[in-house]
Amino acid sequence: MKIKMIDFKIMGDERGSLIALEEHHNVPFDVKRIYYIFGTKKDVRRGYHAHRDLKQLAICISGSCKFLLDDGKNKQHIELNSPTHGLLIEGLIWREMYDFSDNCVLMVLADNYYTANDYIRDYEQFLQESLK
Ligand code: T46
Repeated sequence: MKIKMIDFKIMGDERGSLIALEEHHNVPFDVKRIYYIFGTKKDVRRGYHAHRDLKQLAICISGSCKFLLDDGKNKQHIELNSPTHGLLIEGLIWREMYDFSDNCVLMVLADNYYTANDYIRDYEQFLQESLK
């Protein structure tokens, strides 16, 4: 499955901590878009789609949430609970996000602009395309 955890270097001192994200250094793509998900309701589940051609790096900069990742053959559950690491998702991977904590802020960097056509929102369609 085309996913990877990336650990970020923490620049910290007695005042607190700082992490810098830089394209082609610790973010392995051109960053065209950044969005963040917050204020999620308890028991909400989001996602339910795959992308045809998009690289994304998801970082839980506050609180925690879980990802279900599915490449059509294998499924994996990953918890994001620290601003010090990010989940890189590439390729055709179905994703669902769940178990958002009250204070969760999930920030996502993407290598392209928002395009509705890049989404596969039907699971059967996803399975067909993932088998090609
Ligand atoms: C993903 C997971 C991790 C935009 O207009 N621009 C944007 O850049 C995005 C991301 C969304 N939207 C619109 C489309 C919908 O009307 O915002 C609304 C909510 O988006 P969506 O239902 O796709 O949100 P999630 O949480 O299900 O999925 C999002 C991303 O869309 C997706 O790329 O991988 O987070």
